Formats: sequence, C-alpha cells, structure tokens
Amino acid sequence: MKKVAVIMGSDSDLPVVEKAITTLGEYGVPCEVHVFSAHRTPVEARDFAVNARANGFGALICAAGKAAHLAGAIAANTTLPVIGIPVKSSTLDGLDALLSTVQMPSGIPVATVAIDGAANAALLAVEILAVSDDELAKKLEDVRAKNAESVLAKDKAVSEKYNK
Ligand code: RP5
Repeated sequence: MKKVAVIMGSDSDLPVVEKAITTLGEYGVPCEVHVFSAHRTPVEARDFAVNARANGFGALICAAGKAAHLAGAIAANTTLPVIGIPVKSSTLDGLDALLSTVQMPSGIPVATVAIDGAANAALLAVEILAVSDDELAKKLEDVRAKNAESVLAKDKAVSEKYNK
C-alpha cells in the first residue's frame, strides 16, 4: 500500500494534526510524520516533495497556520495529491491560514479541508488510496454505514422525546 505523509509547519500544530495520524491508523494506512516549514526549512520541504512519489507516497497532508504556504509549496514540487489543513494558530482564528491554503493559482491544486479539519484530511487521503484498493474502499463504506446507524439512533431518541 502507498504511504501518506503528514507534514506540519511547526510542532505546535501537532495537537490538531494528531487526529489525522490516528484516523489513518484506524484504516491501517501507513504514514510518515514530519515537521517541514515553507518558510523556516524551505529546502527540506522541497526535497521531501520532489522525492515523495519515488519514496512510496500516494498522498500528502500538509497542516500549517498563519501565512500558511506549506501545502502550496509542497504541491509546487510534486504531482501527488496534496491535502491542506489550515490550522487555527493565530489571532485571526485560522481564517488567514484558510485563505492562504485554499486560494491556489490554476495549475497547482491543493485540496483544502476545514480549519483544523484533520480527520477529513485523513479520510480524503484514504479515499484517494482507495481508488485502487478495494479492501480500503470496503472499510470506508463500512464506517459510513456505522456512522449512519448512529445518527439514525439519535433521530429515534429525539423523535421519541419530542414527536408524540
Ligand atoms: C506556522 O506558524 C505553523 O504551521 C504554525 O501553525 C504557526 C506557528 O508556529 P510556531 O511559531 O508555533 O512554531 O508556520
């Protein structure tokens, strides 16, 4: 199976990013975790992106806050799918990171999830790998079905209380 990289701009992003790591683990997807910064370690970030396909990665998750250029800088150096997590680490509550991550110029896409949306970033990476992995696709379907059951149970409880 291809690996997923989980890259963050600073170790201060780890509390948000951990949800992506645990979610990938729940699906049995191997991942590598790194701290690379588009601004503080641009050479290492570039080198990782350039070599990622040859190193067995199938998708790259990039989390950063403030003037969040990490996902874009990684995407500029690979044709692997890049998923950006804007991190709420600033006085602007993550809106700065959201706009920096999502507003990519044509030709260099970054699939941007919600501010602090680490779980969805991991699920999107799993979905990308599942395009060519039927077992993984089945796991995704099973979890969706289980989640739907839990919401239906909540509907039942609320209906019983209020719809008499
Ligand atoms: C960004 O600046 C990082 O991704 C982090 O969200 C934010 C603050 O970084 P630190 O100053 O805590 O290292 O580059």
